[in-house]
Amino acid sequence: MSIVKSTTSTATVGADRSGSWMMTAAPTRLMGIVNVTPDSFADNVHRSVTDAIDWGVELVGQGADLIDVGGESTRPDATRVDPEDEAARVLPVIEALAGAGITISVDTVHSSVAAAAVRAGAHFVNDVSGGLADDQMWSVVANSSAHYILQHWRTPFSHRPTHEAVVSEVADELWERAQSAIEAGIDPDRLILDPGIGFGKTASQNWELIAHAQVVSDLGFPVLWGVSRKRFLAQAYAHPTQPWQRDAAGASITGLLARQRVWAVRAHTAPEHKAAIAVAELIRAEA
Ligand code: PMM
Repeated sequence: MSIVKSTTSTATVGADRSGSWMMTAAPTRLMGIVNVTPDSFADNVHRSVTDAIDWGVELVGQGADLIDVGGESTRPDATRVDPEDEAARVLPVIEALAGAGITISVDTVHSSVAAAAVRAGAHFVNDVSGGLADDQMWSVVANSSAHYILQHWRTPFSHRPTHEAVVSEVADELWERAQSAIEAGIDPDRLILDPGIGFGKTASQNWELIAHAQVVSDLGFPVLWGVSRKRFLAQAYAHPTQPWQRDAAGASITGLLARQRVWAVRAHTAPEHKAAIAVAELIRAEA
């Protein structure tokens, strides 16, 4: 059985989910991405269930601390997926990886998929709509033992940018959504925030949010950042790039965020991001 270790202790991750996982004064964790979709923007592959399980195990072997399993792409031109089809994609992968002792997050906006995923062993519900897509999501999470990743996306499933003062707007809206989620019964100790890089934001607004990452951390909740392979990273290259050619740029942002010890980063590959986190920790140790 494969056992994932916490970055700060030798305790089995998942055994004490509210303890080791939610500690913020710890090195940044790496959430590895396993998309069981035909149309993810970032890796251009259609993973079968078996491929997805193998890839999850490989990411953990390369240092990922937890695995985010998704069955619906959020790319601008993606086709929306029926919750039953989405569940059929993700549940066997979650069962297998959680059964192997790997800490699992389910990337879904659907409450029915979240509920089934938690029953199948998922420890985190990662909702890119922050509860806006499904009005049952918060009660499902509140009535489960799962942690909830509340991502900012002002206009779920529309990628048209609507922000003017992006940093203050994202911080204010995340704070309001967090308070509403808590009022709906979600334990504040199980809440993680995510500024939603690339979700209804322009490239310069994404850079601006990263430049002011501390404003999001100052909300007082653990924060997850997902920059991996996103389109705005193309600006870091002098030549056109495919998403899978942007890992150096993504990992350099991981290093900057890890220097501030954000709670976690979400990435498609592990080695570059683990090295970036290690570099940040080596510098911290001497600071
Ligand atoms: N980005 C994507 C999907 N899910 N979840 C969170 N919490 N944060 C993100 O930034 C995020 C996410 C889009 O990327 P993908 O299609 O490569 O998974």
